[in-house]
Amino acid sequence: MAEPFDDVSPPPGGARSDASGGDDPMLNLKQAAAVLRVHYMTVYRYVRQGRLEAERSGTEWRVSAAALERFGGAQTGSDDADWAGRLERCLLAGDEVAAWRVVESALAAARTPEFCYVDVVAAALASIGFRWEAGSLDVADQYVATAVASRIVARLGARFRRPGRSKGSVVFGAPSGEHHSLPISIAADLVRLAGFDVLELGANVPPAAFATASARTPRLVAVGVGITCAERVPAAQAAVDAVRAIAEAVPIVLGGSAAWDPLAASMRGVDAWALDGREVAAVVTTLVGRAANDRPASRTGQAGAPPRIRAVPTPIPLARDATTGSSQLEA
Ligand code: B12
Repeated sequence: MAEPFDDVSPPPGGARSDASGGDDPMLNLKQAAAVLRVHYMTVYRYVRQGRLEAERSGTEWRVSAAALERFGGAQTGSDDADWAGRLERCLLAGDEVAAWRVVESALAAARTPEFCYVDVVAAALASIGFRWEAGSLDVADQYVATAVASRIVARLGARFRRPGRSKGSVVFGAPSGEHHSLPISIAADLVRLAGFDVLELGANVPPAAFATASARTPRLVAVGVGITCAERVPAAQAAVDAVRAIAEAVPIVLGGSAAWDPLAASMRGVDAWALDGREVAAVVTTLVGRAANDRPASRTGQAGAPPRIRAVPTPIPLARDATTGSSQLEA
């Protein structure tokens, strides 16, 4: 499992003098990610793998512009297709056909489905987020891009669905108030690629719905709660508590870009934190394997029978929203 990564807020100074006395601007990981047009977690991984030179300043990693240039040059020979940049333009143009063509070209160029999700789709979305934050895109751009990205993720997911018996079922959702559903869909597909069935609940899921869906899911081996905004930690805690109330032993993983938040790191009832798209499947696989080894052998002598789920004590009441007339599960 990854360690919570370091602060990615802008560096206080921004520039330093290099050994030759010239200015060598220093960038934080967010800024480096924007330059490389990848997700900042991808840059963090490059740093931790030693592929990109960086230095630590307090709790933060900083990369010099020169190191970034060297890294960019080294990457050019291996992958100069700028898949994420190309996809980003198609997402913003609302052009699904062209967007799918970019993904198909990446696949045809022997990029893995995981690469397409993390280094192409998620990286394009991250860049759109930075540009929105910087004021060069507006919220309408985000909605247009989301609509196309959702269709691309659905097409990618359908293409890589694996037939046959799965390693068990996982329930994934984002808690009440968290409206970022795309990260859930992408994380769910990455876990499907690893051989699990995933029941996706989407975003804004009340705690009771997490519990009911978990209780109903045959061969449940793990539950994943995803948060993109740190303000949703209390809602995530409520979801975890609701699942724990019906399934004491089921492994619960917290994921999403707000999972690194210190508040999220101290949540009770969570067994693992998935901080990077690339490690989502590995975290779930390890967690499920560990839980299976910890469980006593079943009567047939097989270790690791799925965890026992208690029945949900009372039927979940349906509340009708007086203003919209729609019904939804009560939180
Ligand atoms: C698309 C988008 C939206 C769409 C969401 C549509 C949808 N249906 O999902 C809309 C327009 C609705 C939206 C709304 C808002 N958004 Co928004 N949004 C984004 C954007 C551009 C992309 C999000 C995304 O899909 N990323 C791709 C995913 C795949 O990457 P990821 O989150 O890192 O997920 C990976 C891992 O973390 C992991 N993972 C993710 N989830 C899970 C779950 C589990 C269980 C596991 C195991 C793993 C896991 O696997 C993934 C695979 O790579 C981001 C920018 C960004 N940097 O991501 C901003 C961003 C997330 N949004 C932001 C903000 C501020 C908002 C709004 C408050 C304001 C606004 N922009 O309108 C509202 C909040 C709504 C709410 N209450 O939740 C900020 C969040 C800042 C913060 N940390 O709090 C961001 C970072 C933009 C920014 N740079 O400021 N947003």
